[in-house]
Amino acid sequence: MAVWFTRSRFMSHHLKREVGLLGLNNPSFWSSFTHHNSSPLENCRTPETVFSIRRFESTKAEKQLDSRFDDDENLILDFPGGKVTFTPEMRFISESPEKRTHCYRVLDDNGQPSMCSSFEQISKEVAVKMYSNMVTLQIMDTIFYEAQRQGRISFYLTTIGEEAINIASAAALTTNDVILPQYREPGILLWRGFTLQEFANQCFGNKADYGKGRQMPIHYGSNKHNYFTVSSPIATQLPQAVGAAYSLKMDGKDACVVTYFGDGGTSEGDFHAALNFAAVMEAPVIFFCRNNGWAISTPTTEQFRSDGIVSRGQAYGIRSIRVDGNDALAVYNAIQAAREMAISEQRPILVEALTYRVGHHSTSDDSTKYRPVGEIEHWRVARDPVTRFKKWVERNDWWSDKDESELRSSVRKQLLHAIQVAEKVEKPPLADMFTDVYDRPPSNLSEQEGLLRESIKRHPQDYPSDVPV
Ligand SMILES: Cc1ncc(C[n+]2csc(CCOP(=O)(O)OP(=O)(O)O)c2C)c(N)n1
Ligand SMILES: [Mg+2]
Repeated sequence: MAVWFTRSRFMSHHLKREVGLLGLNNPSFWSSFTHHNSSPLENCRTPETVFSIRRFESTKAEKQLDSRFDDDENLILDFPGGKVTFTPEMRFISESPEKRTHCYRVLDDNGQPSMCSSFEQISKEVAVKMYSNMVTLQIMDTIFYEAQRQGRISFYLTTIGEEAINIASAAALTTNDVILPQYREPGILLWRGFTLQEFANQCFGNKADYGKGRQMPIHYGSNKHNYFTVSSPIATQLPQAVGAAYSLKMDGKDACVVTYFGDGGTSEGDFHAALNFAAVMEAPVIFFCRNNGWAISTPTTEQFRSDGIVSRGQAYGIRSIRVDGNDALAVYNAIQAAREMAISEQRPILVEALTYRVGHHSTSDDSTKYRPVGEIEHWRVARDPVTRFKKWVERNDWWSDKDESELRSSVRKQLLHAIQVAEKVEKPPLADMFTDVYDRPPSNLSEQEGLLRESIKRHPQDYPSDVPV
């Protein structure tokens, strides 16, 4: 950014001189380049000038660093990236900090807020909705998982163990905040009002699925709820989230982007590109890393050598926090504060939530082949985020056994009904496989469609009978 800014200042002076020669050296001309008002020259802008006028000026962090130094030329190096002090001591920076970054927690394992914990109290209404959504997510996972085992859907992936991350972060945001998920965050959609029927329609890939049955189960998406469709290739959503956040910034929106990803996602180049891009462009985006210990069968010890993910933030110039991902109140408070900073200060924030993937990676995985059952059980029982939050809600006298059994039986009934309905809804027509990408289908795509139709005619027994051809 510093380099760009210095260079742009130079270019701006240069241009001013050139433009001055053309008789346009007049302050009102230049003010039109720094404000968004239209000017008489609006129609003359080249793509480059349009881009440059919408850039946002800021090198706040750098200015802060600079102010720490005095002007003794013998002690400081003033180079294009800022000022740095000299030292006679040859010292390499250690590869790891003396102490690992602490983890912010509000509730202990018994759902008791710690004495000196800093957190904002939430209302009964929000707390009960959070707890109910966490339970709904658990039941949804159980029933869809069973449906997959019965062969009724092709694939499924649970969020077991990560319910607090899903629901508490959703609760701390507004629906104007744009979500770019990985795949283990359906709870945000649930919180925003995506119905159990809509979840079922997607998993069954029927005509009512917004993706027209073209994606595997769990690839949810909703324009209405500002939730980008899940995309399988890991971490691709991260640079896209920065672009989306920069667009919110250009439009002066009172909203941010939140993008979720796993510990495994941080090994992708896209993670690093996104963090740097966001820091430099000062985009209002929250990077929410669910560090659940595993990327399918790869443990975090084989994924990175740093102190988790949180430590990467400072390297890129991004404010960061580590939070207990199984503590709904901590997640809620951290995300609320992160959102406030992202929007009011127009900056990215990195959040690392420590948690554990209690379920298998997906229905295509058996995690007992590569991790001890005792470890899974410890996290499933002793560290369950839903039970911990329930204890706190009960302590406040906001929840009873009766509420619990009514909720569980009602959600179960609604889900079974949603599955029955989704199963009966017609599948999308075959033609839908070839639409929505090109305005006019290219010849190779039309040829493929023709070949497929021919093959179905010749071998109908090899194709699903419930897809209208
Ligand atoms: C680019 C890319 N590489 C590999 C895969 C295969 N894959 C799917 S999920 C996954 C693990 C991701 O782990 P993590 O990001 O920690 O998320 P978690 O499943 O733990 O929530 C991998 C390697 C993929 N989908 N995309
Ligand atoms: Mg993981």
